[in-house]
Amino acid sequence: MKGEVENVRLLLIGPIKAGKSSFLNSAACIDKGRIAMVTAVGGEGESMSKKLKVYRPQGKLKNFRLLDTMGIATAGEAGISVKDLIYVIKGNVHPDYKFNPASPITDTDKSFFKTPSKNDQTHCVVFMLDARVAGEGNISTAMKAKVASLQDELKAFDIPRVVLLTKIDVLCEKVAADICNVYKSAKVLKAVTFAENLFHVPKMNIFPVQNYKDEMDIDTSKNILLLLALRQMVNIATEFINEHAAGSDDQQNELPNVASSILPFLTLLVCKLKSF
Ligand SMILES: Nc1nc2c(ncn2[C@@H]2O[C@H](COP(=O)(O)OP(=O)(O)O)[C@@H](O)[C@H]2O)c(=O)[nH]1
Ligand SMILES: [Mg+2]
Repeated sequence: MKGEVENVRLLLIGPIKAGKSSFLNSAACIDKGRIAMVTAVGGEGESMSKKLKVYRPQGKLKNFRLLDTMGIATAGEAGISVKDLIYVIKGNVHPDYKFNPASPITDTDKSFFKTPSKNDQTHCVVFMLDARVAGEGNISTAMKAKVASLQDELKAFDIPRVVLLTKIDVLCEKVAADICNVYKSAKVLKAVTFAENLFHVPKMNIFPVQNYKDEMDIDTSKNILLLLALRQMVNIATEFINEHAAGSDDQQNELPNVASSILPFLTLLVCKLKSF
């Protein structure tokens, strides 16, 4: 089919150590049904992930791609620039390209696609933030300015946006004791409200999650929160693709039932969810 998009592409953006790489690994844990690591996490100081990492789930989850970028940082040299992020969103950047915050990619670089296909473009931008950082006085003016400048650019593309608040286990002791307390936690609610104001994203698109870190086995309750976030990202990205296809001469995209690749999981887990 002309103009068909094969996979939904979800781009993870956020400060260094927000948990972007851990989220990729968490999706891999769900996909494989066991503890898995597809990208390196942690690292001191500078962002570990200088290249664009594209994760392609092959197991229980399918038909979407997660893109892990270098972290945004306001300390000049250390983070990816807004300019680079926009090129990534438009699909201009080859996955092997190594970001250099001191000088953004240009159209003369050999890793620059001048005419990206619809399959190279981003369909949903996922802002990731450590839930402990989501509070008054914790975000520098420079970081706020960077987020605002990125938001302005994103509005021009009309791309759907989602916020993930990570490390809710470290934020709240009640959640650490039992993740099922997530929706009873005043600290989590406060972080969600803060994120709503910072990113101008409605609450229904803000998801508190706990990533896999050093667990020995997969955990159904953890998976529920991660899957709720993934489901919404995939749904709104699919809507975005279809709206854009509808606006052009192309036929409406018949995505390979992306959302339904996640839905059976949620249905299976619904009993657990009811105990929240
Ligand atoms: N306790 C806890 N630690 C997390 C969570 N997500 C990430 N981390 C830890 O935070 C650190 C930075 O995570 P990483 O995924 O490398 O962040 P990135 O720089 O955004 O890719 C690592 O030590 C992770 O193990 C979470 O939900 N809970
Ligand atoms: Mg990383």
